[in-house]
Formats: sequence, structure tokens, C-alpha cells
Amino acid sequence: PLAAPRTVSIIGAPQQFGQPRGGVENAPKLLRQAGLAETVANLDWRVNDEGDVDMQTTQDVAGPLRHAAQIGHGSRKLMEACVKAHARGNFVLTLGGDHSVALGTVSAALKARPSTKVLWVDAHADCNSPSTSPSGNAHGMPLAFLLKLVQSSELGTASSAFAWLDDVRLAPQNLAFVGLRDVDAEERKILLRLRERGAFVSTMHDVDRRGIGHVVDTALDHLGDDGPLHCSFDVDSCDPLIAPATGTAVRGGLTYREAHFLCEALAATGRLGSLDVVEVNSALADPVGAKATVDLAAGLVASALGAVIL
Ligand code: 4U7
Ligand code: MN
Ligand code: MN
Ligand code: MN
Repeated sequence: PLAAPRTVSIIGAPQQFGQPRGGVENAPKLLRQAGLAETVANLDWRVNDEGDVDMQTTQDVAGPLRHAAQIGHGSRKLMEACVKAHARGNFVLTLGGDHSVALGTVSAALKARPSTKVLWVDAHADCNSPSTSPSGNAHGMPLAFLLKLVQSSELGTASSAFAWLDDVRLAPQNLAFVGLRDVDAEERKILLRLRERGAFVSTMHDVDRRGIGHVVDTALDHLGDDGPLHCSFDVDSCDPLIAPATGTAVRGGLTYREAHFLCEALAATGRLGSLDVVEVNSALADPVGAKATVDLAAGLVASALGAVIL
């Protein structure tokens, strides 16, 4: 196993152009205000808050991927910040922002450590291409880019904003899904093909039938016993009863304990090298629900960093 890194780099990624709802860009600030750095520092980690990546660019182009230039250029900046943190041997904790930030974080993990395996925890599969997406929103597309399912012709003039991704490729056998329950018709076909090509694809049905322990153990077994793990945690994987403040809430999600169990199991592997927490949008719930969602996200980070591994 990987020697546990001793410093956590916290990187804010206040990206909002991957989806239409304002407020998701405030999550890094709210998570910091909730005492995330202090919580982590109390767990035997040093904390290096790298601040926020400036994800704004002036350019934008029209096309089937909304705000393609913003997403492409912003994600590249995030990737560079994450690569620097990986190069120092740090645990890389990225606070989204919408889930398009995984373009930057996963590509950085793969560039820094090519044997990285990815656990995608989400109600959604996020593997639409611009041509299959019902919405045009980039937060539903990061895996399509990372898995090389996007043709450059789909991007038209925006393709240059994604050229930095050309040498990044996530192999399907190095990807596992947990939490799925809202999959588009085209995505369903993509998921079946990804499963044929070696991805571990599980849904909430599997959590119901086998229990979270079985599902997480099987997912981690599937990802093998070598190489660092990256977890991209979309807070909409959790049930809206515990995480109401998110842009695309879907009923029937992970319970409080199921979500914490998953994060604890990741910590227990000793191989978790990077983590994204995305899609917290405090503008989309009442103040009580917003605080509950922010606190949940901060608590899940603590669990993923070993809070309850004794
Ligand atoms: B998230 C959707 F059509 N599939 O592509 C799409 F249902 O990062 C939703 O998981 C994507 O929150 C949700 O727009 C993206 C839609
Ligand atoms: Mn997502
Ligand atoms: Mn989602
Ligand atoms: Mn969402």
C-alpha cells in the first residue's frame, strides 16, 4: 500500500459553469467556514490550504457543451494546481464547484500517478458526451472525457480548450461506480458497454440487495490491490433527506451511515490519495438544509481521512 501522505492540500474549485444553478461556486468558502481545515488538522494531518483556483476565463463559445471554453480552460488550471500538490506527495482534497471539476482532479491524479483507480460516488453516471447529453451541462460529462468517449468533432471550435486532456485516459477497468439511480437512456447503453470493458457498475439496487459493506468491498476488490485511489464524491449520491442542498437531487440515495461507511472504508485501504467533494449548493435549500449538507460534506471528508479508523 501507499505510504499515507502527511499533508492535505485543500484546493477550492468554485466552478459553476458546468450546470445552470448559481450557488455551487460558494461551497469551498462554506466548507472552510464550517471548520474543515481544523477538523482535518485534528486528525494527525498537516493542512495546506492552497486557496481557490480562479476558474473564470473571459472566453466562451457556443455549442452543444455549454460554456465549453470556461470548462476547458478552468479545468486545466485546476489540473495544474492538483498536479503540483500531488508532486509534493500531498493528499489532494478538492472542494467543488460542480462535478465538471473532476476533469481537472482526475486528470491530475492520472498524470501524477498513472496507476490511479477511480471510485465515482454519485446518483448519476456523468458519462454523457456533448452529443448524448440531454442538457448540454458539463457536470454530466466528465467521465466521457476521461474515458475518451468524446470525439473532438463533437466540440467543434471549443476542442482546443480541451487539448490538454489528449494524453489523459482512464481505463474502464480502473473505474467503479457506487450510488447510481438516475441514468439517462443513452447513458444506460454507455454503462453497459463500460461494464463489458471492465468497469464496476453498481446501483442503489445493489446497495439495497447486498448492503453497503458488500458493494463497497466488491468495488474496492475490483479496483485491485495496488496504486492510489481517487474518490470523486458527488453529494447528490446521498439521500436528499440528509443532503438537500444540491442541484440535481434524486430520492433514494445513500443514508448518513452508508455514505460515512464508504468514506471510512476508503480511509481503511490506506491508498486514498485524492478526494473531490462536489455539487454542494447552499442556495437550493432552506438554511437548516444548507447547513446540514455542508456539515455532512465536511464530516465525510473527515471519515475519508481516517477519523474513525482505529
Ligand atoms: B452530476 C443529467 F440529464 N444526466 O447529463 C445530465 F439528468 O454531476 C444530469 O452528477 C447530470 O450532478 C448530473 O445533464 C450531473 C440529466
Ligand atoms: Mn456528478
Ligand atoms: Mn450527481
Ligand atoms: Mn448534481
